[in-house]
Amino acid sequence: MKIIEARVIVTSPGRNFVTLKLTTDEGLVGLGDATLNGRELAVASYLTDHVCPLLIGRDAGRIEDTWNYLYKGAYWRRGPVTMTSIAAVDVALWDLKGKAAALPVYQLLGGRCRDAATVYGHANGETVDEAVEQVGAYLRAGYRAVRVQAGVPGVAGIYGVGGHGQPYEPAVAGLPPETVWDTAAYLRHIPDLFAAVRDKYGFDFHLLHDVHHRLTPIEAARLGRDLEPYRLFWMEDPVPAELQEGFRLIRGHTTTPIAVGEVFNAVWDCRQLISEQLIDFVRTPVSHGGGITHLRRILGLAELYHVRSGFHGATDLSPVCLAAALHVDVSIPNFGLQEYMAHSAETDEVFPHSYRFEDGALLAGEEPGLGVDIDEEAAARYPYRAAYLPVNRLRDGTVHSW
Ligand code: CS2
Ligand code: MG
Repeated sequence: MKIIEARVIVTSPGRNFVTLKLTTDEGLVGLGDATLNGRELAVASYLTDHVCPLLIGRDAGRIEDTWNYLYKGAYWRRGPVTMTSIAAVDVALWDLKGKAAALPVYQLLGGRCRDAATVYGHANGETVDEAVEQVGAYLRAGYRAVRVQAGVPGVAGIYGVGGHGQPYEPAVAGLPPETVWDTAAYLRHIPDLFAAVRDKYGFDFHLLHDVHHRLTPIEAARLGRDLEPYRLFWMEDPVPAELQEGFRLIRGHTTTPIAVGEVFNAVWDCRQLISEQLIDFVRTPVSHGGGITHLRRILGLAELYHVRSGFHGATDLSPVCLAAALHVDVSIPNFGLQEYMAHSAETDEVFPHSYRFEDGALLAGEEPGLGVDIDEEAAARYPYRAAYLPVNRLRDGTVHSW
């Protein structure tokens, strides 16, 4: 099964997506998500100019060999652009292998450990009341896990709040918007948010919160301790994670579980976090973590240390990534939870797929491969437009993690 065509498709149905499409001499098509929010064209060029020419004529069945060919053969290793590019190739090859074997990819990964992947939705609101209302809407829709983000009085444009319950899409057309951050105001306000949610709905469902890298370890320790009465399923990205040993300080102060890793792209980014049990869930998505091949290595290491999966699943990861994630979700023993932000109708039009939401979970498709396609005519109707993630600053103007 030889690769005869390798093309990159950039489309923007409401937000930018980059997709790698491989075609074999037997007419099979494999897809990989190559979207890196705010840096899309860097990956499109890495693939188009440096990877696709190398794939033509290669045996599509040699997934592990191709992974190492692209990882070690580049000499310059790791990083989000390289690993997103390798991930796109890897996922497309797994898609092809499933189609060639007439099996859904999860069957190639060892079969099911569970029928479906429990998901969490995103409740948000400018105010606590608005956010609490949104949580109720997700519970009524059948979700058993809900992430909650809310505005903080005096802090405009905070991460994760879409404005009056709208889904939150962080990438903005044009130059990066700038937002202001106030750690003290945030730390004062967030425990009240979760007290209000638990007061209204009780404890019979999972609650999550995304700190989004914005605290120091001792501030994260304080927040984790303040949230303990509300029994969070996880506190996400409490601090920037370059300093992996920095999590020892958080771990020493609080039992609130920690989820990290959506900005990681290789096992080396989390090896210490996992082997020292400094985290409870690893979030690295299929599309940024080197694909299915590398992600299974990360989850295999994680299993040894009681760490479970909690894959990133925001709307800037395309349905191709979500479809691939679900095949991994249902086939690993240490599954934790899958993030699920439903894509827009335009996005679903460009990427028809068979996964579906049912009773608080997503079910992967049963057809051969990943169960997702790209409608290139529809994709052509949505041209690329430059968009950036916000830049965050403290009140004194210091650039801060967003
Ligand atoms: C967030 C993301 O979903 C999450 O947990 O951290 O919304 C993140 O901000 C975006 O994916 C960035 O592109
Ligand atoms: Mg996050």
